[in-house]
Amino acid sequence: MADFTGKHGLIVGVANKRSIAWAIAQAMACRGARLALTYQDRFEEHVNELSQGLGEPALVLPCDVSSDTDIEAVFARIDQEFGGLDFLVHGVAFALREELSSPFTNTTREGFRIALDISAYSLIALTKGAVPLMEKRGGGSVVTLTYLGSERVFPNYNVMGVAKAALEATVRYLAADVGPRNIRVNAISAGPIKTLAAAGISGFSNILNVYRDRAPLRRNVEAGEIGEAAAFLLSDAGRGVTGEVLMVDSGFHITGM
Ligand code: NAD
Ligand code: IMJ
Repeated sequence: MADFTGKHGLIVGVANKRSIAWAIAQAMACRGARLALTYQDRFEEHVNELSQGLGEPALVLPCDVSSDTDIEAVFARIDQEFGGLDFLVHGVAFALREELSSPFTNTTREGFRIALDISAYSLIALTKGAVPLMEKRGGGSVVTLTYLGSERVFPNYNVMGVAKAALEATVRYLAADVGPRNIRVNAISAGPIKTLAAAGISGFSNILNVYRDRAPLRRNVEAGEIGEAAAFLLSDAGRGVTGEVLMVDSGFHITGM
């Protein structure tokens, strides 16, 4: 197991105990990392509670990723408290609910803007904030979360598929930009997991069943498996990997029929 003792990380995207970002936070904390967690306003209590359950409570800070001032304040606090940063986890996605149920042709200009701002641009803004702090440590590693809906059409994924395609391209352009500073940027493409972002999506149970029946491993993935894959990419074991999308989906994506 990789040792992150003395390492500091920022994890963005914890809402509750089911969040994939929380599984990553647990994987990193149990390997010895000291964490900062950010929350979107409505999840303040939940995230504070979860933080108390970590070996060493995290630095818990508010951050709406659509706000440049919020993002600036987060990195200022991290600089004060940690004096640098070794890794960043981005586990944020959002589209207006109606965009995930209407025909794709009805995607609105505002719905498109919001989905791409929150789900893709935010990785650029956060990475920009992290870079100077990672340079102080001689390098760093960034991981974001994506979904196969970026390349294949899934019912109702709609503008989120477009946002994930933008996110994956963003991973490659960021990796090329910050690679010379020994900072790596990768994505994990997770299979479907019942989280808040999946709650109320009509037909989600059916999607879980289709994956379970067709994936080579004949089962769905668990958040803990995403946590461990992230720990690999964030660790020294992943030092040769950047600009990559690592599929952690029981092999579903290789199937033809
Ligand atoms: P989740 O609902 O627990 O996490 C989504 C997070 O995004 C929440 O913490 C929410 O607070 C945050 N968020 C949304 N808008 C924000 C804003 N304006 N500012 C700050 N934070 C904001 O669900 P999850 O499934 O853990 O999602 C995490 C990531 O994993 C997302 O990028 C999602 O697309 C991706 N993913 C999920 C699945 C799945 O099936 N659950 C599969 C593949 C990829
Ligand atoms: C979401 C919608 C439709 C199909 C879907 C999903 N499939 C999967 C998801 C097949 C796996 C979950 N996912 C990968 C996401 O990225 C979800 C993002 C999301 C979810 C919501 C629900 C609540 C809301 N806005 C959202 N924005 C983004 O109001």
